[in-house]
Amino acid sequence: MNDRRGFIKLGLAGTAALVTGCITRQEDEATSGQAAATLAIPGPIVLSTWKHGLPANAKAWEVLGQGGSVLDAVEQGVAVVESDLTNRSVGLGGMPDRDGRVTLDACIQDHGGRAGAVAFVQRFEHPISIARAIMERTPHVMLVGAGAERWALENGFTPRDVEIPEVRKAWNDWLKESRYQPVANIENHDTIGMIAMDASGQLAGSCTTSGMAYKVHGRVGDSPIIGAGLFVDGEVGAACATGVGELVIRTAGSHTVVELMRHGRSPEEACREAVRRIVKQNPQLEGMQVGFLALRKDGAHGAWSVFNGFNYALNTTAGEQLVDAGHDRTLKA
Ligand code: SD4
Repeated sequence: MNDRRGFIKLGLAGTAALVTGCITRQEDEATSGQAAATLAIPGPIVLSTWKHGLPANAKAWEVLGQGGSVLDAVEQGVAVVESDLTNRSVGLGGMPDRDGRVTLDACIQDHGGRAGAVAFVQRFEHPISIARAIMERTPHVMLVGAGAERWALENGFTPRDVEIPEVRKAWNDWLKESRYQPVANIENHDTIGMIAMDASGQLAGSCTTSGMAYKVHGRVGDSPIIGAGLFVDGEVGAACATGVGELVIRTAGSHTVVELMRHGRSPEEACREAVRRIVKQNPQLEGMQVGFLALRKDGAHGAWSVFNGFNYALNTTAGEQLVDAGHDRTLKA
């Protein structure tokens, strides 16, 4: 069985060659670890989850092209998606919790392991920037809820009220049955995780989300948790996750992926093994998508997900692509 990897032809600043056409990914390539994505690529390289990773990567690439740091790139890259009020799982345009409130989670980590995170915050457009500020201006890694909001206010972040009629209507419709049921790749698929390496080999990562739609008020997913939604180790590589956060937290997903790479697995094999552990722990996985994305410090990269449908945006000096990840199970159409 073949998976198709969509290839997009795009010009990138400073790019010598444009890549065109389609490539086909053989299932057995993944099994033997010989998939094209496992080959080393010199930086810069930027990867991020899902299709909205394309504009995010474009921004990150621009930042790197202008001499910005890789930390600037992963912050400003995902901030583009946070500002997109048509996006229903990142930023203030995201789906609310069961109380009708949009609560946001984010984290960021650099090459040296410094990290910042914010969880369960409301009314701020850029949780990723709050996370970075926590990393840089406090001795802490994570602030949550009202305390995080107060800290953000005191540190120059301006709250913003957003009311989106379509989102309000969807929540009111949902209230009629109030049934919390994740659907793979449908309502919850827009979290953005970004991992990147600059030309000098410095790594960084970011992750930001409004979390699972209609979650319990106060619920925090994997996305702001270092080791779950994101993990960066400058000696090895970086990984991020998307999907049902509870499954990722229980397996320390992104940390698992990086540790597997440390012990010699290719990025794709590491993601596949992290998915295998989730599948083993949770035989009843209906609708429960999880996807991992990994970057090794030599630029090799890969991804794997429980179900088909997970893709990621990839920028290298050769161009920009949207790549379908390998997967364990196929959803019925
Ligand atoms: C969460 N991992 O809050 C996030 C949701 C997500 O794609 O990634 N959706 O559990």
